[in-house]
Amino acid sequence: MPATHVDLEIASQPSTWREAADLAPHAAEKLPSDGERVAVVGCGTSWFIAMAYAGRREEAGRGLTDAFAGSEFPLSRSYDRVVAISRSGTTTEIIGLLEHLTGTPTTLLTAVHDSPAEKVADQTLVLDFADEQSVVQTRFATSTLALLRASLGEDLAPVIADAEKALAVDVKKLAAVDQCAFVGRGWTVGLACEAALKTREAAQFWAESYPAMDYRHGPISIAQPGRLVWSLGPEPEGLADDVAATGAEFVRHDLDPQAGLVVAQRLAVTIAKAKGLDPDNPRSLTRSVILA
Ligand code: F1P
Repeated sequence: MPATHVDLEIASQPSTWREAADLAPHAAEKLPSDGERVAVVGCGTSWFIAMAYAGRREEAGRGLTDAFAGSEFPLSRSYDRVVAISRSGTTTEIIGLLEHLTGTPTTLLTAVHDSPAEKVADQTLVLDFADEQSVVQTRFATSTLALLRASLGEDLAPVIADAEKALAVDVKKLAAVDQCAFVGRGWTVGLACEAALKTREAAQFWAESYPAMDYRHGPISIAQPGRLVWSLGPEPEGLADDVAATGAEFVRHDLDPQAGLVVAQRLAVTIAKAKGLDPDNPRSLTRSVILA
């Protein structure tokens, strides 16, 4: 199968992450400042990126940060700022929430100018250079995370170098399995959720995701030969051995976890193509979900 949009979008991530990191100093006023109590919201992929950023910001000691699916924001709580992530800026739950949050400063991170969500957000940051033609999100999501990590003062250069390495990892052998559980800890739980969503969306592949410490509280019963347990980030002590004892393969790449997600994106596309599916256009999915 020739290169699809998502192939090209995955391959462009080192360059869009660089552009996103360069944007950080100019975006500071619109993004959370230290100590602010922040909620980050999104749907689907955008929610999982919200989770990753929330974990990263709290781990960096920059302030309380919660993440919610757009539909599940607890309206009884008060935050100093709400950050909404939506590639399209047309997702129903995000527009509804931004409309509702009149007393709370809101910032929208999006790929598109002049969207309906922008009209109801206080501040907007447009990462138009990372927009995508594939329905399946890859580089918008990861570039948004690159911007947010850079805004926490992180140096993205080693992460970008790891993304280049991730593009060269051989995923053919991994694609021969019939199931995968992605696991992570702290901020990488969101990345594990996103890796699993990617393989489900693009390839109709059976993938699950868990906090790595929770994997042995039940999900391990699924592990057997021909299946993977894939850790985004360092795994808890003993997990690799416990997985090996089931006959499943334990996988971890020696990369920044955000670059590890790039390997999972490539796995999703590889499995989709092997099944004769179009990874740009998953069944039952559209670029954004607009509900009646
Ligand atoms: C959110 C989303 C994506 C999903 C698909 C449909 O869109 O649910 O996560 O992969 O593209 O839309 P958005 O709010 O980020 O535009």
